Amino acid sequence: MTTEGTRLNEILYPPIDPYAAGMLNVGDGQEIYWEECGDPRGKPALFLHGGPGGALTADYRRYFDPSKYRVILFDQRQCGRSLPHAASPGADLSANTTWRLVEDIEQIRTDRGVQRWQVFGGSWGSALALAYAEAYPERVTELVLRGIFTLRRSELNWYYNGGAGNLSPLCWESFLAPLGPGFSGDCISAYHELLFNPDPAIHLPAGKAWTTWEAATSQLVFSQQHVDEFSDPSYALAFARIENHYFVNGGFFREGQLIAEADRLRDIPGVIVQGKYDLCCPITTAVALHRAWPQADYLPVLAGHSISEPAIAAELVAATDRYAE
Ligand code: STX
Repeated sequence: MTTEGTRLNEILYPPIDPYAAGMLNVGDGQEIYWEECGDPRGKPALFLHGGPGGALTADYRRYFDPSKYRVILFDQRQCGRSLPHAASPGADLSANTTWRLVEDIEQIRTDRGVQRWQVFGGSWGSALALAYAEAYPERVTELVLRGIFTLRRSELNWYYNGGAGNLSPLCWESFLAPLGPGFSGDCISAYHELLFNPDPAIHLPAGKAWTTWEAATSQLVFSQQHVDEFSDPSYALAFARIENHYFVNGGFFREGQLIAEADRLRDIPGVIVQGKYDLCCPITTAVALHRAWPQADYLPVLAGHSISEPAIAAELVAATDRYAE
């Protein structure tokens, strides 16, 4: 194991298996994979993964004390074990929107018999957590957020149209490669054509290049192992297609919506854990969110973007431990 991996292992709770799991039919022909772990009589918490399209990993269960929490995790529409999968031939993403995910969360909550829960999410998971909490503030006991992402045009342009490329020029060249030599224009819409092209010789390399850009730039210290973890062609294609679909649609938000409506969070305690050198979701968004939601604790740390960076993981676990009491 790498040094970082050893440190992470010491910060997180031990690996556990779910005590219950299943598929929930949420309508629109969508089946959502969910799982529960920890103590079935513990404090309810909902884990929201990133992307959108990022799917669950087993380590996501380890950010909560399993003797105190009842943790519910799910694969969002069309990724991970949820069906139909976005990498399948002829995939149709038209029923995949932020507001349908918010309603999926409500369906999972009622199906599992939960009244109120802690909502935990980073990156896209922070955007979805904010969208959910602003829609259903009375359902949320606390928000534990990291690497704040609100899908404003400035954030998308920074990461997918060249800003961040200045800080990681070789990775950026690899991201641009599928667009052809001398490309200039909007990378998000150009990638849309490639990712949804029916020819696997076009959509597979595009999916891999898109997803590699994210995995390669999400940690302060580049890690080939981290890149390899996200390189499965079907995973990478689903991740890229779902993200791209959300980004061409502005996240299904009015521009600036999540921060503009943050006054709805005024009665919800929470933390904003933010890597100071987050390339993917620059700290300026976390600062803007904190101004709009001053009740939260703002916790900048020496790290990049990833949930698995030790400085970030340590603050997240400290927060869930604090809220467990
Ligand atoms: N996407 C940010 C996000 O949620 C803009 C994310 N970035 N990388 C990931 O998720 C993986 C770790 C799942 C690759």
